[in-house]
Amino acid sequence: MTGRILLAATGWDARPWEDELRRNAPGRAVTVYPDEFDPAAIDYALVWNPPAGLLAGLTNLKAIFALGAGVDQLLRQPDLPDLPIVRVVCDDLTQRMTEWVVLQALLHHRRQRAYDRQQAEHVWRGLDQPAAADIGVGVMGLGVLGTDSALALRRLGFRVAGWSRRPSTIEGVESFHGAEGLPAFLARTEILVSLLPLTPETKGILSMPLFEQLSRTHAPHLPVLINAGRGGLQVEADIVAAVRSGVLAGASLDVFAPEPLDPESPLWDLPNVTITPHVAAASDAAAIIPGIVRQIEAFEAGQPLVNVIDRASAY
Ligand code: NDP
Ligand code: OXD
Repeated sequence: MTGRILLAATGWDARPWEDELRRNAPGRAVTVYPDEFDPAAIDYALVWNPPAGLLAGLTNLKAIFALGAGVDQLLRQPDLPDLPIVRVVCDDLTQRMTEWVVLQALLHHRRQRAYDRQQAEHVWRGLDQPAAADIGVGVMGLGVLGTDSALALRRLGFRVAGWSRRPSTIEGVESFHGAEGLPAFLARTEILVSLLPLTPETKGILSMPLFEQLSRTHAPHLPVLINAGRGGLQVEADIVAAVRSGVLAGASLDVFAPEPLDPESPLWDLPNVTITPHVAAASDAAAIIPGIVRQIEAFEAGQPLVNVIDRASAY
């Protein structure tokens, strides 16, 4: 059996995804939404932000492949069929995220924004520089992405800890978990990295009461927030208030709710706040499609799908 694939990548240029599908699955029938198709003939849907109701109408669908790592938007779909949802786990995406997280951590640690301001004024002045070993970095979400970032930050010499839902064991990374582990995790953290999925449990977690629990050992230069998880994790007004009042020394934000970030948002103009437009780890068709096609082939040969999300946990 070689099932038919529907590709629906709303908001993205579908062309590279279609090209990669045709290259990796020659001979397999591929339909690109919104072209005409018979909904009953589709076996697999490869989606990013599919239009509401599209998936519910595919009566013979066998599995849904998200084209990104996060599935929160997909899980918000009305009438989402009760089928396996496979998300992206891919070295290319992980590497991209680790690059972004390390870049932002070093930007704050090495006080680059302050040097940029000095450069604009032609000022030659060294600023206090603690050693990485004196700085507690805390990674919220120790999944595929959080683990790789934590290991890279540890390699740079930071004191790295992670916080997850269940206990974790990563060599050299102190582990905290659950609501009961959060206060101790925050109390030793000065660079807070968020790589959590957006779920009913994590929505709005990055808020003033949490920022107030971060270590102030190196204030006013730290603590800082780095969020590349999802915009819905953060309370934007609390970040603005925290940076203005010095509860946070700065932030690096890649994700917002809604996106794009409102041009009128005060976040754009706050000192020591770095904004990137949801580009920390872009999904790359050439890196992702071969793995999806291999999964479909293995599934058709009777093997189980991998990287299937747990609908009950919402990630
Ligand atoms: P994973 O599913 O591999 O990891 C999720 C981690 O979050 C796990 O460690 C999990 O804990 C933890 N977690 C989930 N819920 C809670 C909770 N309530 N309390 C504490 N910890 C929790 O996801 P990935 O690492 O692959 O991706 C993380 C997120 O990154 C994605 O969901 C997506 O939103 C975002 N992302 C952003 C991109 C960007 O460009 N900005 C690109 C790609 C992804 P446990 O280990 O116990 O299960
Ligand atoms: C993802 C993303 O979830 O790009 O992969 O945000």
